[in-house]
Amino acid sequence: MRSLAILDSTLREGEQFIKTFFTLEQRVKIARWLDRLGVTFIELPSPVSSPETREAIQAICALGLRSHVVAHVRCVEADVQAALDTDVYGLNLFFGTSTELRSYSHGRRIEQIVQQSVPLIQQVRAAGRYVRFSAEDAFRSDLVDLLTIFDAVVEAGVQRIGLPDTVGIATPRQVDRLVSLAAARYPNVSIEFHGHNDTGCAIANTIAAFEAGADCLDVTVMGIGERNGIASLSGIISQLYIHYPDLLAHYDLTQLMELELYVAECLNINIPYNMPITAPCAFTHRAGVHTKAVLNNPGAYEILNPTDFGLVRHVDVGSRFTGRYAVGHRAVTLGLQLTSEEVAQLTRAIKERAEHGSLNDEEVNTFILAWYEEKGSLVW
Ligand code: HCA
Ligand code: CU
Repeated sequence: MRSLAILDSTLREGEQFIKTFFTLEQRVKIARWLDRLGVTFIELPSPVSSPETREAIQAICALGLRSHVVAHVRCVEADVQAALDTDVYGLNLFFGTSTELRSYSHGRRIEQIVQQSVPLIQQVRAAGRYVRFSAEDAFRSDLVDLLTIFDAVVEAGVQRIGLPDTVGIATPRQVDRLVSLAAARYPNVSIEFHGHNDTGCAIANTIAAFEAGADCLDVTVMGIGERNGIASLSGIISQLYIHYPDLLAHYDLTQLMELELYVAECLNINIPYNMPITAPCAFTHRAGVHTKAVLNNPGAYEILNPTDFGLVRHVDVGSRFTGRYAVGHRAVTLGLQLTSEEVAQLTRAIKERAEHGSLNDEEVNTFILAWYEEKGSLVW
């Protein structure tokens, strides 16, 4: 079986999201939660970012988590030394390699990037720590430049190379090609992918990277990160759950919902309506055709079993698209015994009422009970 590491970067990339500010206590709590869920790596910012960040790194390292704690560090000697002075398991080094970043960000030529990175990689290895080198903006970088750099850093001893789609420009096909090429050329190092969501392809690209040979996938809770973020933890988990369930065998998936609720609370936002698994409506069914099939067999329209995530499904009855089957089912749960003709009448009545706006569960129940009472008094 292939191995796969999920690297959660909620505490690093996620803090680059405009709405995020985690207190020390929140950082520690989130790290514990990620560990309980079962992610392999927890990425933290560089200790040089701020004194409290350094404190948080040490506090999280001191928890003795099963997840490996790594710091995201520039290829700058002082930054590397500061990270080595903490107890992190490893260093995630990075350097911008595209013309855009070389021109407008750090101004280094390819040879300079190599000259600067190689001794630092050797230093981290000599210190007995895990080291990864990532070519920032890999998907806008010249292929020859990329391979020149990767050849050098692999030779210098990196254990993993990173191919981030920093600006979210790649298509799944491009990801497939570049990751396949890297996997074939560097069979002895791990390959990490980090996909931004500027064009909405982050989850698709991350899964494409996995299928092309990447064995470390970057995610954040709810996909938070710079601009509109990266692949979401729940999106990647949902794909793996369906297509590669063995890779999630050691995960406690029931932690996901509570973790997301907690991070959403820290950010003072709601979990987005379209988030896989954790969206409030992720297991809600509405249209009559769907609800009938789902009530017969949830697998008809559900590829994820909500109970595996500690969640429950919901069958909506209060819309103009509702169907008899779901209405009859709801009547039974309310303790009413209706004939099929009565169910048909009630369905018509709900649909008519819902033309003026959908009803929530409570309103539906009240409506059904009132309808039943009125019908009873008419018959009486
Ligand atoms: C950043 C950029 C980064 C780095 C990813 C990596 C990106 O915020 O520094 O180190 O692999 O998207 O390229 O997040
Ligand atoms: Cu990023």
